[in-house]
Amino acid sequence: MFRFLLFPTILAVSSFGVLCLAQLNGEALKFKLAAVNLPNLDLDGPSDPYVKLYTATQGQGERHTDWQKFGQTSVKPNTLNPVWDEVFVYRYMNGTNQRWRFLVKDLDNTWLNPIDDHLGRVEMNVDDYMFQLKSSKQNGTQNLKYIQMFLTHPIGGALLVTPVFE
Ligand SMILES: [Ca+2]
Ligand SMILES: [Ca+2]
Repeated sequence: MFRFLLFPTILAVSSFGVLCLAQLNGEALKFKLAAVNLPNLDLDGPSDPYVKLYTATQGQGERHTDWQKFGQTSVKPNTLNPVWDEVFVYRYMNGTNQRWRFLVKDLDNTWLNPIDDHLGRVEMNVDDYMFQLKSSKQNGTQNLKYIQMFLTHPIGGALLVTPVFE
């Protein structure tokens, strides 16, 4: 009698364990970045843009978010439409309210102008990014080239997140 009861319990526990493991490991998202129509905040030619990538997990009703840096692009000198080569890998965990904050900056770092200018900022829920990515799939093939995110602070350009499938 006891044996019969025990067996389904073990099965249930082990499948729950597999589910937890899958959630803990998440899914590796790979992407590249580009930007269009960035503001020009240099006097001697176009801006020299680079991006700092931050992530946070925001609980319901939480106001404060601890942003953690998980990447930075190289600097693309003298362009308002940079295309960065780096492939970023992000550990996505479905439904955990992960957020991205991307800051686009202009490298200045000169004696006259020691602080890098802000070229724009964008925040996004990673679940929304995944939703856009998945809803763009048709007949099993990926049609989407990139997801466009409009920049604020200052308003103007846009950041393009291009998924990388390998
Ligand atoms: Ca500048
Ligand atoms: Ca500059």
